[in-house]
Amino acid sequence: FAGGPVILPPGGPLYLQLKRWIVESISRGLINPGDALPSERDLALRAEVSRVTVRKAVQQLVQDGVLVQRHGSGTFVAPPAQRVEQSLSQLTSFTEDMARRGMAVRAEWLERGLYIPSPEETVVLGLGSGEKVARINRLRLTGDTPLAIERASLAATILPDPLAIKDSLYKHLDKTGNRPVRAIQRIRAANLGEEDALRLQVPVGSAGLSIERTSYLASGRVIEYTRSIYRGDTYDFVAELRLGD
Ligand code: 16G
Repeated sequence: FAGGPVILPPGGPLYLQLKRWIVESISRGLINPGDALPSERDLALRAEVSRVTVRKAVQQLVQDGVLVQRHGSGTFVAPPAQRVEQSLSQLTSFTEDMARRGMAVRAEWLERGLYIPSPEETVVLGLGSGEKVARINRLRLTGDTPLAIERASLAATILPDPLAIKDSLYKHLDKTGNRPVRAIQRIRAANLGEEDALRLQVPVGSAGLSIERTSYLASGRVIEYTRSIYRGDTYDFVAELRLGD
């Protein structure tokens, strides 16, 4: 990383090429968390680009959380994100999980309202003909750190006023006597596309976990169908395993 010419990976505008070169250098271990980035002038000379290009690439990587800028002392590779350990054996909500850890939660709403359901929502939620779906789609954060994107779908008969959800969906379901008691959760690896990566403030193509949760009432009725993307650099999902008979 230190010294020598910077060979930019081809394709797209120069600042994006430089961004990619920096991200690849980090993932190949050529520069480590906590290390200082070469100066703007040095990078511009070595990559044969303008200082404006270097500044743009660096600023975006700071926004993405890949680099951190410390006033007066320069730009550094960000320390790895603190990991969150999430048990897979309890049916809890995001708000409850974070409260238990003493972490403050926040949401940015991506979509919240009643919609005509997709065929998938109709089947999974067992919607009647003409029945609408309530969608609660949000970016879930603790402080300024985005952790996950969650897209929850419920029957409109269960949640006729999605705007009533101010913070916790499960708290609201609890109050209306619809708190799920059982869920099936499926976790898959997913590489983050541009839109999701931008929202989660990680480089495009980073590892994510795609999680699908279908939750049930005691009666067996499906109450919630949620598709989420969790940050792979932040979450450990942990299950206790026991010797079977
Ligand atoms: C969890 C659930 C999600 C549920 C949400 C409710 C996963 C993967 N997802 O994040 O299905 O909708 O909790 O949280 O665990 P809330 O009560 O804080 O709105």
